[in-house]
Amino acid sequence: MQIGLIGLQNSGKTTLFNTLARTTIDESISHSIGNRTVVKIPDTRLDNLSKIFNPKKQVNATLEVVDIPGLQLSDEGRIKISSDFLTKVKNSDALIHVVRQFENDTVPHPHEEINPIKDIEFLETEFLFSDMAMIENRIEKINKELLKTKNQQLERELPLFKKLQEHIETEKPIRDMKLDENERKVLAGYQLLTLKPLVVGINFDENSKEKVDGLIKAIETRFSKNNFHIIPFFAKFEYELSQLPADEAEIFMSDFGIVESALDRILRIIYELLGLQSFFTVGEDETRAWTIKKKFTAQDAAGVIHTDFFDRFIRAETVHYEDFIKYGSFAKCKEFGAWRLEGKEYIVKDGDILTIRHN
Ligand SMILES: Nc1nc2c(ncn2[C@@H]2O[C@H](COP(=O)(O)OP(=O)(O)OP(=O)(O)O)[C@@H](O)[C@H]2O)c(=O)[nH]1
Ligand SMILES: [Mg+2]
Repeated sequence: MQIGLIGLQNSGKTTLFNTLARTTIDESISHSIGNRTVVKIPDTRLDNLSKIFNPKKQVNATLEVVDIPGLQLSDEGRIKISSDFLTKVKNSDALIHVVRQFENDTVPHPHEEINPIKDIEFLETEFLFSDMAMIENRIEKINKELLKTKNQQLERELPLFKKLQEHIETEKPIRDMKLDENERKVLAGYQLLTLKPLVVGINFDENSKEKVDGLIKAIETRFSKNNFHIIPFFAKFEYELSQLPADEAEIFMSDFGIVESALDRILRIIYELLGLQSFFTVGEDETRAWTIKKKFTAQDAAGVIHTDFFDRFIRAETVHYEDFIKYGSFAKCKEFGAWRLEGKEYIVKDGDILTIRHN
């Protein structure tokens, strides 16, 4: 799963990216290559399991984050959307729009004004225009092709794009639409900017902490129909914290009144937005969190561990994390009926500990 950081120039994307990259992942997995990094999803449940099993290694669930260069303005004050930008967005499963609130006279703002509401609106509108144009082009092209030859695939695509057009002409993003699995598959091939799940991250400076609640409320009211999540954070401050030893950083954080880092909050919300959840595998060698979609069956989950496990699946020994913590061991879980053998149709729950039996 890939998350793209987008926004106007100088909004703090790279600062946020560097903070995320600092808090990465076990060194055995390569990461932070150029503008990409693999970040681990913090999970106290997994930490607790590691305390019990004391494994050689712990492997958290991960997401890949991509820092995308800032959008420049043209002479007419419109956004220049490059094909490189479109490709990066197309490959992202969700977007974080980093919006500047921080004041810093030495860092120019493309609009020469610090105004988060205006910036959000501006980008939303530009993205809507880009999508409208793309959809219109596609419809025109399909119609032209269909005049020349019969093509079943295009005949199926046409009503979908007409549906998108009707929706987007009401100036609402495509991510608002109810689309089925098949339709999403078709659209994955196109560069629709308003299709992606969106988190709007407001980058505050540490001196304007008392403005946070008021501004977030104002944004929520203003954009209540736009269907995105809003998260405040302090990119530079949190970056500086990430340079400190963990215990010192914690003291600064609690003095400042941050209970959870931006990273943790953003990742948790993204995980949720993408309909993701985790199951665990445990043992002396490793404790590990695996990422699955909601509604995945035990057989699907087995396939995430190893493709072979999907075909050779027999049963999944299943204990929920909460039960395991309550009873303390698999033996005790068995004794109290919290240990189950599930078949391939079983819908895995967030926090299940699975041992896959296979042949
Ligand atoms: N004072 C202050 N400066 C910040 C903050 N966040 C970022 N900056 C500074 O603003 C400048 C731009 O930040 P970047 O993180 O590079 O911004 P960006 O969005 O990656 O910029 P582009 O990639 O050019 O679009 C840097 O000099 C940062 O140090 C902040 O919260 N407070
Ligand atoms: Mg940058």
